[in-house]
Amino acid sequence: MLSETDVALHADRIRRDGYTVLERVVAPQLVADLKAAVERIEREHHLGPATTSFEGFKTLRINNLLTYDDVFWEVPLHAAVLPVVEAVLDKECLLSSFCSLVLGPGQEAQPIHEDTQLIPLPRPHIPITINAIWALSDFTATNGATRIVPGSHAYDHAPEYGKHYDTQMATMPAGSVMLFDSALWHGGGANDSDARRFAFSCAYCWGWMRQQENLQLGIPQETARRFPRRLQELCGYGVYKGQFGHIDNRDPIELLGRERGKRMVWEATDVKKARQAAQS
Ligand SMILES: O=C(O)CCC(=O)C(=O)O
Repeated sequence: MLSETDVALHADRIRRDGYTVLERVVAPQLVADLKAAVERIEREHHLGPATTSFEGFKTLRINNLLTYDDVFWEVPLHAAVLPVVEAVLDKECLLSSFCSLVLGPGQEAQPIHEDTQLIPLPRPHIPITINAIWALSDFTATNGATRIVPGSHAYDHAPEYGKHYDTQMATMPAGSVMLFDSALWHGGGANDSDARRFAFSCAYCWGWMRQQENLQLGIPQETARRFPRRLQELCGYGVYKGQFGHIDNRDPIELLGRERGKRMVWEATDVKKARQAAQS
């Protein structure tokens, strides 16, 4: 857990520099459990490396992670990470995508990019997605630490795909999390070591945006019903500001068996008016 002052400090760094690093905030036992779960799933589901140059021909990316093992539920909800994300976005933010990033030895550096550059908004703009890169291994200069261009979230253009840029390596010890505004120019490094670099990307977006992964359809309802309420909300079972995401004026969280979801804004306005009239 971070103090309120530290949460505000990290949120300010994201706004100013485009990124911040929360050092060693993940308990070593959780790091070990998460790595073991990734390796087990890879084995049991016979998963292999990605098949596109962007995703990395020597990189294991497991998408839709929440469906594989309950241990992954702890990641989007992590008590040191989520409050910083909520301070930059708001408390009605959503999980946008969550996948493993296991760089195998020999993985080449990923082209520098930004995660929301296909969204047709003039740059620079407010942070719309915050990505959390979880280091489950030490991130070093040789095993593929994420490369970043500090301050680039404020540039008025996106990087040119495939072009060389001078970058800084986000080296950090295992158990650390780098949070960044997804408009920051970045890319995975080259893994020139003989060991795998274990990591997650866990990205959050505003509640008024479309998520990168379709979590309402991708996660079976029986699984989502078992989630803690906050994780259900993060996955899109909610109504942003009581307006966006309703189903026939009902909060979709009721589909998961929760008794009373959020009131729609139009209903809440009348309830407030009636209450004020009763008091006067
Ligand atoms: O692997 C990394 O360090 C970063 C990966 C990344 O930025 C991406 O896949 O969009």
